[in-house]
Amino acid sequence: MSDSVVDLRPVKPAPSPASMEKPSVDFSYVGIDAILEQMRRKAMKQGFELNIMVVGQSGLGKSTLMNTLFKSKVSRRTGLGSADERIPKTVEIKSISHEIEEKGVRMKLTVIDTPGFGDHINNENCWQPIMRFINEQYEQYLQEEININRKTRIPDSRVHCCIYFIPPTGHSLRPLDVEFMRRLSKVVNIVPVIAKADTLTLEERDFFKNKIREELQANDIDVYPQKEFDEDAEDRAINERIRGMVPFAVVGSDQECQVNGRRLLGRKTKWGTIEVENIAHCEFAYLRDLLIRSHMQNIKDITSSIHYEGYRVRRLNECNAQTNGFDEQDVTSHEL
Ligand SMILES: Nc1nc2c(ncn2[C@@H]2O[C@H](COP(=O)(O)OP(=O)(O)O)[C@@H](O)[C@H]2O)c(=O)[nH]1
Ligand SMILES: [Mg+2]
Repeated sequence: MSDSVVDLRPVKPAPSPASMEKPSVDFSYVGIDAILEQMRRKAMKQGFELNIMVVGQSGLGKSTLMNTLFKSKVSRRTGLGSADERIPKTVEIKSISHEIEEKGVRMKLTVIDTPGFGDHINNENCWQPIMRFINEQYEQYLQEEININRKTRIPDSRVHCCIYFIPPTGHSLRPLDVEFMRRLSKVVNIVPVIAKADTLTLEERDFFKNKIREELQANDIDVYPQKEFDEDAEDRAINERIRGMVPFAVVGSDQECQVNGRRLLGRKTKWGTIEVENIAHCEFAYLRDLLIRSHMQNIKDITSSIHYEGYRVRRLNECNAQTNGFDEQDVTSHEL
C-alpha cells in the first residue's frame, strides 16, 4: 500500500467535535504530481528501446565500444575469419537486438553494425546503403502508421543515433568522413567519436578535436545535440558544454582489469592500464552519459519529431504530387 499511487483509504476521519472545528484534509490538493508515478509504472512495464547504429572502418573498435557501453557481450567482435570476411566487398548492415535489465528497468538495445564502411579503394557513394537503410526504417514506420488497423505500439526500428567512428589519424577529417556526416546528419542524429584515442597523446588529441570541430562547422555539419533544437536556456547551457566536447575521444574495452584492488573495464598495456570509464584517461564516460543517462529520451524525441517527421512530410507530399499528376522528377528531391 505504501508505494501505491492512489490511496483508497477514506481520507476523512470519523467526524468528531474536534475535527469538525479544524479540518485536517487539504482540499486544495488535486494530486497532479501522481502522474509522474503513473508514467514511471507504464514506462517500467513497456520497457525502453534504443537503436544505435555504429559506422566506421573495420577494426576501429565499434563492436568493442558497444560492449563497453553495455558492459556485456552485446555485439560480436570482428572475427578473424578469412580475408574476405575481414574486408567485406559490400557494405553489409546487421542488426542485433539485446534485452538488458538493470535495477528492474528493461531495455531493448539494437546495435546496427555496418562492417566495412569506407574499407574500399574507391569509397564514392559508400554512404548510400546506410542512407537507404535509415530511410527504409522510416518507411516501415510510416506504413505501420498509415495502416487503418494500426498496432497500438508500432515497432520502432528507426535509427535513433548513429555513432560515427573517426580514425585517430591526428590530422583532419577525410573527405569520406565529411561526405558521410554532411549527408547523414540531415536524416539522423550523428555523434562523432575519435576511435582508439589511446593512440594519441593529449596534445594530439586536443589538436585533433579542435580541428574536427572547425571542419564540422566549415562544412555545415550539424551533429547531435543540434543547436536549433535546444528547448530553453537551461538546455542550451547543458548542450553548449557537450558541443564543446564533441567529438568524444573514446577508448573501448570489454575486459575487466584489477587496478588498486578495484575491478574495472580497461586496456592493460606495458605502461599501465587505461581505465575506460575514468575521465582522466578518455571521454568514454561522457559518451555513455549522453547516450544513456542524460539524453536518451531527447535523442529519441528528435528522431521522431524532426528526422522522421521530415521523411513523413516528404513522402506524403510526394504521394500527393503523384496523385495530382505532377512529374515524379520534381518531387523526389528527398533523395539526398
Ligand atoms: N588500442 C585500442 N584498441 C582497441 C580499442 N577498441 C578496440 N580495440 C581493438 O581493436 C580491434 C578491433 O576491434 P573491433 O571492436 O572488433 O572493431 P570493429 O571492426 O570496428 O567492430 C580489437 O583487437 C580490439 O581489441 C581502443 O579503444 N583502443
Ligand atoms: Mg565489429
